[in-house]
Amino acid sequence: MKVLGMRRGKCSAIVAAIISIALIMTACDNNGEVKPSNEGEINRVNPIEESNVKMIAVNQVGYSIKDPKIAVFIGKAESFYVINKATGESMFTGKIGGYKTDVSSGDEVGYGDFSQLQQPGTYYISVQGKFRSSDFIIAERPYKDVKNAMLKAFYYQRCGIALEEEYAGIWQHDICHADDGYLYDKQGVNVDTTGGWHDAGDYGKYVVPAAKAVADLMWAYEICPESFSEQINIPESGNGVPDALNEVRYELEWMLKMQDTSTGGVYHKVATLNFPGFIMPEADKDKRYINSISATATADFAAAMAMGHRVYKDIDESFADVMLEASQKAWQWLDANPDVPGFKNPQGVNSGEYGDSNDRDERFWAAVELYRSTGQQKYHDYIEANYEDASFSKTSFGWSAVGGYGTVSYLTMDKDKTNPNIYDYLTAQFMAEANRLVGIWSNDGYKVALGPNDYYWGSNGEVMNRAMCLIFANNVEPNNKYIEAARDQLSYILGRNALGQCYLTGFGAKPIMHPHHRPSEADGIEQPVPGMLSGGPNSGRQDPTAEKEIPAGTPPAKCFVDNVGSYSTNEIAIYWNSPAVFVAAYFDRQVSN
Ligand code: G3I
Ligand code: 9MR
Ligand code: ZN
Repeated sequence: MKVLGMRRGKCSAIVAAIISIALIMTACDNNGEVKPSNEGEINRVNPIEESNVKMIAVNQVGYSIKDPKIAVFIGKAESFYVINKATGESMFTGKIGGYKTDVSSGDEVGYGDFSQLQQPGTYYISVQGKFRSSDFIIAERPYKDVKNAMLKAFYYQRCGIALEEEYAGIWQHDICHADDGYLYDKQGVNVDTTGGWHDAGDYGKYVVPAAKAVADLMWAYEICPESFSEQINIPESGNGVPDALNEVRYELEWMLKMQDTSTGGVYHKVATLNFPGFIMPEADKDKRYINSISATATADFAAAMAMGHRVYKDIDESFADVMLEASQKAWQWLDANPDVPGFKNPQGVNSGEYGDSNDRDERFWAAVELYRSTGQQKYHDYIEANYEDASFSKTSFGWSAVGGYGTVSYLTMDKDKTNPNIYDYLTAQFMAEANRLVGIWSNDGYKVALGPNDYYWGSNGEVMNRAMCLIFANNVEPNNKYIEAARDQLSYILGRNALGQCYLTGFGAKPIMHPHHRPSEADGIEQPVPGMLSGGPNSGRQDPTAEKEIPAGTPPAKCFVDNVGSYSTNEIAIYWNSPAVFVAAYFDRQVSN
């Protein structure tokens, strides 16, 4: 492989000039089709090589200077060129190889490695001047803006306040849901549950997904605090607290309002009876009901609050103590209610449900966080009695399967506080899962850690959950394969996938433009709220738009449509953005040596 444009030899300069001239004469639209800047035959850089390349998939945001840089070529070709966008100069050329059929998309994919190119700049990849990729950058910190935008997206989800133009720019709106909410089973009794974040594309607020979202963001801060030094221009910016923790606190303070102070139990949700139309939040005037206390909400709450105590105790001790007390009160409810049926929307309630018939994982997570924050033996007794419970995963990070949060907290606390048998058991479970994910990743054509059966509702969130798992695994048993695999998950959501889709609003040559997100649709502004991760391909095609727009038999990795109507493939959610912030923050701070 030759790194052209870098050598000073006379010969290569001539070759580079020929290639550059051929390419400069072409213009390109975002579909990768390269058209001559004037009418006539498409210019070919190297007419002797035939190609039937249909797409060149790249990380449409970019690559860090010293990181591996791989492009995926769909369709056969022999060579590729990395072109400096500013000069048209070919800076690198290489061979395309390793062709195979990708099971989840049906594509025939090959790979081009341009890792040797370490010169910062804006580039695109070309194959014989016939096809080119989206632009991308090579830079020291290519993911800084993405990370900050995905974190700022939580501000845009805030409920119970006006989003002022000073902070929200064109996506400002008036105050919404200022009188949340009314106890459903005690009609008319108002309990102040204002604040917090809207859950997703709807305006409901649900404790179970909220707990996952705050946990991911607090973990991100704990694992790489140096990634959160920039301010993101929210009302609290400049108060001496990292904005990530300012933003998380807005949700934690709402969650505290969801606890029934008399029993310690935690209400499951506050939302309208039915999903509203596509209206602005301030226009959503239907009554918002608080639905019943649930074990999963109470246990997730207990875990998040105990974790919050750990994270905030050196920042605001009194707030931290309020959270720990609330967590212990929630545990008392759990103790008094060992067998509770999973939450179901009651008759007449059709908004989000977050039902989950197994609350053992939530209780396990709560016990670990409470033990870690208090050292009290009763919590460890619960862990000891339940860590081998095969009814729940000890490695997953989904909203309905939170056992991984308990495991990573146990494995990263002061080891002297742990029981060696439990520690070793959880380590074995966690590393087995990480190695399973590495196996999926290494076999997948687009290097995503999803098997063909894993493309379900929120698959992009699951991709980020699995990247989190791999990053945690590297902390437990360091091995660069975990980091390589985790980094490729970020490249997947940023465009290196079977659809050449950057699954984020506001980023990439092919960004998400029509998310199932009420404010982005109702505000009359073309650009959706930026920094939101779309749920992604869902082979279940579980909404009328998906059924209509995605033909039956479409390969799983292509079951996606950027259409506002497709809530099962193209909604956004706080707990899909939260693992994405974790991953982007890790690779923003992770300057590879
Ligand atoms: O986990 C199974 C998987 O094992 C199986 O292979 C696959 C087959 O399709 O199904 C998977 O379960 C899916 C589950 O999401 C995965 O988390 C279910 O089919 C699917 O129905 C379920 O959808 C949930 C959806 O609400 C409908 O209940 C999503 O998880 C959940 O994120 C979504 O949450 C909504 C809120 O209710 C309202 N606010 C928006 C939010 C996001 O769309
Ligand atoms: O907008 C709702 C979205 O947040 C949910 O995830 C989804 C599934 O629960 O439901 C969406 O609301 C739709 C409702 O289910 C059916 N009528 C059309 C609504 C808007 O798409
Ligand atoms: Zn609101």
